[in-house]
Amino acid sequence: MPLIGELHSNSAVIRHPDNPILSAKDVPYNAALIFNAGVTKYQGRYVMVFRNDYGSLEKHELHGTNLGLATSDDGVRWTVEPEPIFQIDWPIRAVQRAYDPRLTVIEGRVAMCFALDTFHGVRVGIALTDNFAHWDIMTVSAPDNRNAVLFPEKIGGKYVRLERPFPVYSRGGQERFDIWISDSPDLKYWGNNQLVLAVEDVNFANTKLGPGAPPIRTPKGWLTLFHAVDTDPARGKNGWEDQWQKRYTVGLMLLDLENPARVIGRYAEPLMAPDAPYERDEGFRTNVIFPGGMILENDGEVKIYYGAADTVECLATAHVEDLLRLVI
Ligand code: BMA
Repeated sequence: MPLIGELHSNSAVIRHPDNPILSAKDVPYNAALIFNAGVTKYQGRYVMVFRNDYGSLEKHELHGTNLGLATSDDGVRWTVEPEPIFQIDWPIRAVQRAYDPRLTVIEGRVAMCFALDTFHGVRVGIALTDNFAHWDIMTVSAPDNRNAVLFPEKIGGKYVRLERPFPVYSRGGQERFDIWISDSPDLKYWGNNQLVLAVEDVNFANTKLGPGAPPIRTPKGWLTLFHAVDTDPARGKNGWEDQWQKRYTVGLMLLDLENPARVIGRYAEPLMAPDAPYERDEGFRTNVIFPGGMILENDGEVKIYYGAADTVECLATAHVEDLLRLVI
């Protein structure tokens, strides 16, 4: 496994001065780690579904995970709803928790992709809502799969998602996972699976990749973020864990508008790497940036929402033209 060495963020991306934009102190119920949110604009305001690993920040204890809802008029200052959401009576066996939501507005409703830990493996699901209270569960994959993101419109008459299966057996028991794509006539049945981007394609990854935020449409192609992971045994002990040797960075790629299985552009370096103290040094797992939301504003500003150190939720901005220049 080649070690990767030092990595830094591209200067096209500016971290918001108010970072973190959401953390445990903003949540009116038991909360410890607030991170890996899905964010979109819906019915005239910004909406965020965030992951809450509750327990005690002081004691470094975690007791469980739920999902919370926050809304905002500017995408920066958020108000959290009084109760967690998505408390589903699951029609499937042995669910432990839903986490790492991603939001896409499609055909007037919000589609939430989520990871689902079960005693029979990790599964990825998609649920539709128009009020964040009632959810239609459209699909839950076979294990093991995680990190699905849905495109915001049908392509060639089909719904399309990027996803990240875990082929452990065929990869020698190693964590070495890639980004895939599949499509569906109805959000329920998924097929036509194709490999999009593999670990060996990315020179700042040596472990695994995963889709980040749902893609945004630009005239040049679908612009999308992914997370890239490199492991270095020298990292050893940091955060709350004795053996956290990974680093999560953010990659940027452009997919063909009509055939999004085709990568037509990619920035060779990370767009973002843990540089800020709240990404690199502080919190549960240090050296983690995990993007889950990307919003293109009318003036070309792109808002990037990401979990930092699996502890807080942050915002960075860039201009869409600068991002396109990096990938073309
Ligand atoms: C991944 C997921 C994410 C998490 C990341 C870094 O495997 O579990 O939820 O943010 O690791 O710990």
